[in-house]
Amino acid sequence: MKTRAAVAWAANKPLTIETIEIGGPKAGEVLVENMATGICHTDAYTLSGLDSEGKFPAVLGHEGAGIVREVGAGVTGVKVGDHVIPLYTPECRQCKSCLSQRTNLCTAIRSTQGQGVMPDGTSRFSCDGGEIFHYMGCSTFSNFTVLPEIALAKVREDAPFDKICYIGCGVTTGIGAVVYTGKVWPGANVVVFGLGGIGLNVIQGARMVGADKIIGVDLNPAKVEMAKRFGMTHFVNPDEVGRDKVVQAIVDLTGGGADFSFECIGNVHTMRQALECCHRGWGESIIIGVAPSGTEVATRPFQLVTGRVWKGSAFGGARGRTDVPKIVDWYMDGKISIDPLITHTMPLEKINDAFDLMHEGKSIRSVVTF
Ligand code: NAD
Ligand code: AHE
Ligand code: ZN
Repeated sequence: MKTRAAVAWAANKPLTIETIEIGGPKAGEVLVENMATGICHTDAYTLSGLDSEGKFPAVLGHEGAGIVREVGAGVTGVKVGDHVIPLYTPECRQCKSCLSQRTNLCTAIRSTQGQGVMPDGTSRFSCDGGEIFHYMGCSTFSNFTVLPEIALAKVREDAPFDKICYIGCGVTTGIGAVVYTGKVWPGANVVVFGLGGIGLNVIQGARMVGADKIIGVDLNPAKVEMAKRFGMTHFVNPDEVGRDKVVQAIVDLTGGGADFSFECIGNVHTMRQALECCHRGWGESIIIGVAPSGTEVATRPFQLVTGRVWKGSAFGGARGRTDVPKIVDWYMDGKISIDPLITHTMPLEKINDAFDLMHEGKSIRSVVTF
């Protein structure tokens, strides 16, 4: 069949809207009609050419929500008509990682996912006979997409697609990093570097678990208002305090250092600051931002010897099929807020505007509806 999709033909080129071919679901796979997709900074990162796994031409996008339209042989986890959120971090419940219960990083299909193909090594997308790659196993910048059933979270049917698509990455990544990765405790002092689509969800996660001070760090003062609305208690602008004085400013504000910091930018210099602003003896810094491949983080080992902890978090440490339906419930029950963070909604034809708004610092999340 055919589907409308935004295709990334090459790095750093605008996406173009095409009608492309999509093959039906093979065994263990599911055809999903995607109803909405968010645009995450990681899509922009891959489009920039700095992602070592970035392949072109590809259908990018990994923050979707839609409806199951067809299932392949042997699929038992979902049925036609189910509402689903695609998972770039699947949950097979059978691999060593899933069975360990120590990580959400399911390994069942990770290698083919990184190669832009389905688990059988082929792509379902093509255009004029030429292969088009999948992206992060999701390719949500297409009206129809195919995913393995282990990469779909079944969610309740009364939840609006144009909001819950954001749970497919940003909301879960931010809130999950607080709840699942950090296990932040009530009364903790928390610092959030980067007040974008991820950082603001870290902020609301920190507020949800009862953090005391929630300090935001960003170069863009336009982010302050929304951050305060979501729970930020203090703001540090590196251009105001001096970029080399950010750590000291946070140590002063927290009376010795943060209990937890979260890097939500993807910059190795702010990753170092995020570690070094943590409290001696126990402060924990969690890297969420994706830094360009080839870059490296640095700190004096003494920072670790004296008890600071450096961690990372992918998809907020959430186990997709188990935790994503719960997070949709949190949204529907009013425990978390999503709507104000979706600052722009547009049709697929305008998807390049979403990238421009992100780069100009004018949006938090843009959502494309199909
Ligand atoms: P975004 O563009 O919405 O937000 C980034 C924010 O960082 C902006 O507010 C910007 O003003 C600020 N910023 C940029 N440089 C800064 C600096 N030097 N100092 C202070 N602030 C600075 O991006 P996003 O969608 O929130 O994504 C943030 C990062 O998280 C990206 O690297 C993205 O790839 C990554 N990410 C990781 C995961 C994961 O699972 N680990 C999931 C989603 C996104
Ligand atoms: N291909 C990238 C990896 C980027 C990366 O770290 N991705 C995150 C999710 S970002 C979502 O917006 C992730 O889940 N990482 C774990 C994994 O298995 O990829 C690169 O830089 O090479
Ligand atoms: Zn993302």
